[in-house]
Order: sequence, then structure tokens, then C-alpha cells
Amino acid sequence: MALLFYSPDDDPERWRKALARHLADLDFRVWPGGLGEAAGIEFALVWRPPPGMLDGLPNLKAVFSLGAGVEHIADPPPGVPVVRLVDPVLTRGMTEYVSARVLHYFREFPLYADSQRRGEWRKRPFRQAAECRVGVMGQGVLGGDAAAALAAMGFSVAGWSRTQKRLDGIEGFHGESGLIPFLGRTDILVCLLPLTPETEDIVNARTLEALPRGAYLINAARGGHVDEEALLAALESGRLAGATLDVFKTEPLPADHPFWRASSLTITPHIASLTVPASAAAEITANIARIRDGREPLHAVDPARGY
Ligand code: NDP
Ligand code: OXD
Repeated sequence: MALLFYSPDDDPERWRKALARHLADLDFRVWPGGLGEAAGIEFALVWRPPPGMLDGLPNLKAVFSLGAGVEHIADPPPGVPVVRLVDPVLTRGMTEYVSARVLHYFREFPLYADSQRRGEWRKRPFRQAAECRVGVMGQGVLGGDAAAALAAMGFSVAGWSRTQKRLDGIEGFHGESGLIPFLGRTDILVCLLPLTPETEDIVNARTLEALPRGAYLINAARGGHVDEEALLAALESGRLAGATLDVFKTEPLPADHPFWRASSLTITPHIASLTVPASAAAEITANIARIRDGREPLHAVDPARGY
């Protein structure tokens, strides 16, 4: 069974070994040098494939994303399912990242760091988690898990999704009409949406204005979700007290980007969560087995929705 692999960010050998543990007949081909006979290729496993890479593969049965996001697969061959990665290790990593940043803001570490810089011993009033309203945009695999973990810690959690959800302990908002009321009750906004035409620049001047003054933003989804100028203006004006960004419109973030100089901004280099071959290979190969059995893959992208 031939699988075509491409990722500018990963070591193909690690993936070959991880996949081979589950696929005895694996014929692992690395694009472009190892393409070989195109007709033999049944599956592709990719991260940011270059334009046209997936063309001319007549027997391709599915394109697997090396991540949960799929917007990086810009031109999938028509009729071939694109499958996003759903993996417990990836989910746990994201929930850890989001929880760490929510706790950081809720327990006012940025304000204690300011006090420390001034050599000031100042206790701030103690607050309970229930007094802090966290809002998670995206209630899918990652957003749903993060929201549940935060609710279990006692935060007052709401979720915003495209369709209506009734999740235990989470106040549900959905659709365009639910967005502004959701933002209005949110002290810490977490973005875990997929990047689609509907969600591009969703964190913009209008939506930032709908947050309570002094709110925080955590964007661990995609840089394309944030209008960068609007974010800088909101930090400058104090509308936002701080923000954590793991993802950027251009990655790596260019050295001269103003984000590097914004003092209330925390930047991480797209590490909120990571795909670990040993774990992800089990999920991907189980899905390959389904397809080879003539069944539909799990977690296939709906081309009309774009996620
Ligand atoms: P899912 O597809 O499981 O969930 C997507 C959620 O977003 C769903 O709840 C969906 O609503 C909601 N949504 C989509 N479009 C809209 C819209 N127009 N309005 C309101 N809600 C919308 O995705 P995952 O949770 O698996 O992943 C989310 C994203 O996280 C990925 O696409 C990727 O970009 C990012 N990511 C970032 C990583 C990092 O390291 N920084 C690592 C992994 C992922 P509904 O439930 O109604 O369909
Ligand atoms: C993903 C990512 O989409 O790592 O999984 O960003």
C-alpha cells in the first residue's frame, strides 16, 4: 500500500517508522524525490502541500492532514476526502496550553510581574474561578475538551459554535446572532475555531469592542482569525488587558513585526499542541483500515463547510 508523505516541518523517517508499526505492507514515499509510480499511491499524509502536489494521482483514496486544521491543504483533488487529525495526545496538549494561559490571567500573574518589577509587595483581592467567565470559540474536538476542563476547574464557561450545542456545565451560544452576547459575558476569550471564509478575521474591531473592558484573548487556532491591527489597537487602548498568540498570519512571525514589541502580548511559536507520530499513526492507520474495508473515513472534512 503506497502512501505519499510531505511535510516541511517533520522528519519523514519518524513517520515511516511510526506508520510501519501498524501497516505491514507500507510503501512509504516522500514527495517529491520518492514519488515513484503515481498510479500506485492510495493515500497522502501532508502538511502544507505545495500547489499541484496532489494532482495526477489517479487512485488516491484520501488525503490525511498531519494536523487538526485542514486549511493548509489548499487544492485537494475533487472527490477525494480530506481527513483531519483527531488524536488524544493532540487534544490533551491543547487543553494544557489553554488551561495554563487561562490560569495565568485569572490568577493575575501579569499584574504580580508588574508589582515585582516595581519592587512592590502587594496582595490583590482573592477571586474564585466561578467569578471568571471564559468563552471558548469553537466547541469541536479541541474547544469542547478545553471548555470541559475549564468548567471542571470551576470557571464559568461558555462556548460558541456554528450549530447549537447542549454540553454539561457549558453555557451554549451559536451562530452569528449568538456571537455578541457570548462576547459580552467573556472575560477570557479562547479561539479554537477552524480557519474558513466565515471565521477569517473573526477577532476584529467589532468583536473586540463587544468584550468587557480589560478582557484577555488566547488564540491557539490560526493567525488568520485575528485582525492584527485591531488587536494592537485594543491592547494599546486597554480594551484588552493582554493576549496570548500561538499562531500568526505569517509563520515564523517576521522579526520586524510589531507583535514582538507589544508588552502585554505573549507569543509562542505554534506549539500550543503538536502531532506526535507514535500516537497519531495509530489514528491514521485505523482510518486507512476503514477505507480499505470500504467504509467512510472518520473525521472527513465537509467541503461545503470547509472543516
Ligand atoms: P473541530 O472541527 O472539531 O471543531 C470546530 C468547531 O468550530 C466546531 O464547534 C464548529 O461548530 C465551530 N465552528 C466552525 N465554523 C464556525 C463558525 N462559522 N461559527 C461558529 N463556530 C464555528 O476542530 P478542532 O477542535 O479539531 O480544531 C480546531 C482548530 O484548532 C483547527 O482547525 C486548527 O486550526 C487549530 N489547531 C491549532 C493547533 C496549534 O498548535 N496551535 C493544534 C491543533 C489545532 P459546530 O460544532 O457547530 O460544527
Ligand atoms: C494543527 C496544528 O492543525 O498543529 O494540528 O496547527
